[in-house]
Amino acid sequence: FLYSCDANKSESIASEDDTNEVVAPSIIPLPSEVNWDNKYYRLPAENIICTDNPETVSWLQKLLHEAGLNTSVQTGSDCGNWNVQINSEKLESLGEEGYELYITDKGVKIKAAAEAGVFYAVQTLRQMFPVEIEKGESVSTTVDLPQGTIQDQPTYQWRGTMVDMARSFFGLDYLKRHVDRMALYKMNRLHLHLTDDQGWRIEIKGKPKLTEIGSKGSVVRGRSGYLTQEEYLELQDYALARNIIIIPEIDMPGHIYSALLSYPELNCDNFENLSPKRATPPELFRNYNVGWSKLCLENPKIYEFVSEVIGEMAAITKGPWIHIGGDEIEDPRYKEFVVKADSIVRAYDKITIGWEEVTQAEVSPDLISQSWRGTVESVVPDIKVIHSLCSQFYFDHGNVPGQENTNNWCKKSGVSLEDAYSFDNEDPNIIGVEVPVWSEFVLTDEMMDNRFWPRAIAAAEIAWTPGAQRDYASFKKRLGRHGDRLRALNINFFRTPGIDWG
Ligand code: TNX
Repeated sequence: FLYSCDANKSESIASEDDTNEVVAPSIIPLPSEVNWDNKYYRLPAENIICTDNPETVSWLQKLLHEAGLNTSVQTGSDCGNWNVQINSEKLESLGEEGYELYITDKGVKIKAAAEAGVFYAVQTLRQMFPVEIEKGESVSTTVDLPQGTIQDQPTYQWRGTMVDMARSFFGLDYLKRHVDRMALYKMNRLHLHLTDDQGWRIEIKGKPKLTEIGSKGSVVRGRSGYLTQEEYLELQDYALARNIIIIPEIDMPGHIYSALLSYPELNCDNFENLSPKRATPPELFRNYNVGWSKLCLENPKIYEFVSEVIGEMAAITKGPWIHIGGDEIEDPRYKEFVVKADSIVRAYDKITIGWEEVTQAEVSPDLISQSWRGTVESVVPDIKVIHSLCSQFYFDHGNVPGQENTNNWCKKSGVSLEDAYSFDNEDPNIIGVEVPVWSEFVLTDEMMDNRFWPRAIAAAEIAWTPGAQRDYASFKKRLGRHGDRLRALNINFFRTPGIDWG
């Protein structure tokens, strides 16, 4: 019989006298359409992957290898127990990231319009494989895949997270692990908040003091440091192989003290009028205040700096976007700055993203606004919006009321798992969601894990699964069944009360 996957209704799809009970897998994000049959397909020790696009099956090979299974790849269609078919014309309706998955007693078939779709089919399969494969080395396992069919594609193109690396630094190794975790939940955009008052975290070869001086700071007890351009490139390649595009943010014209300190000429008055007043000679800023520093907007020289920095960032950034920040600053020349910075980004053939404040200015119509308070009405009609509303998606806020080292300015009780899951909208200008973790109080890898996980998994489902299929009770149940996998992956996730983590 056919079982329609509706995890709120039932966990088991077997009749009572069935000894080998088939359990509906807990896929997150829930696929847009899924039907399970009441049987398993057991993977053989020797697997043949049959495809006309052998360059797209390395992730599948890796998965099978991790489960201790042998694979060989053959060119053709229907010549093995695995068939991977890419057809950009016939399967166009699946979009770049969609896929179809058929599991029968003959084997597994994956269909997609593009390589990203195959990648996501493999992520879905991964969640059906035993958790032992997450330990990192090849283990010998028995893999029983539930038979059935899945048709799946994302609701939103933008399924992102943001790591604040400026208040406390997070290095290449952590970011790679973070990318792996995002990919497992089909997230595809990683925004790096690379600069702020406390630290400058990316090498700019034409402005070496940014890292010689500006990278040395952090909040009290935070970590300093920066990514070299080589590391930044390595991270992008690593992410791109997992269908994740990196978005660099150079926050301007405010949140810029680490640059002012490195190049004092960017500051209007040699630090005299800064509030809170800095020491003279100026020191690193290790505190938490926001909205007090800015580039000297009346000095045209700052645009040489802006252009040099954006130019270098554009040259080393593989994705189409550069984020210019633009938050939390008041200045009569603010709008003029935004328009100029936007046009500099465009001159380097990139698309500008800015925090919602930038839409007070006459920006280019393809600029993307990142909404965090949801209070700014854009002066340019139909600007595209990424949703990062603080009351639902600011994961530096507590998982529960009273959690230590959280900054609950937007919502006193913190941002619960259910808050993160409650997003819904019908605004056609919204292209997706992104969940930021600001690092004023998030100083270590363990703390960063605790803030992202599991709430980022809720955001991943929000961004992928159609609204009509989403259900918090179903989500909680499926999430609990991911406890083993999250533990095997060594993620220091917050054990949300009310979830049965196994
Ligand atoms: C607001 S959100 C900020 C950040 C802080 C954050 C703390 C935004 C665009 N600016 O500078 O780190 O609140 O939650």
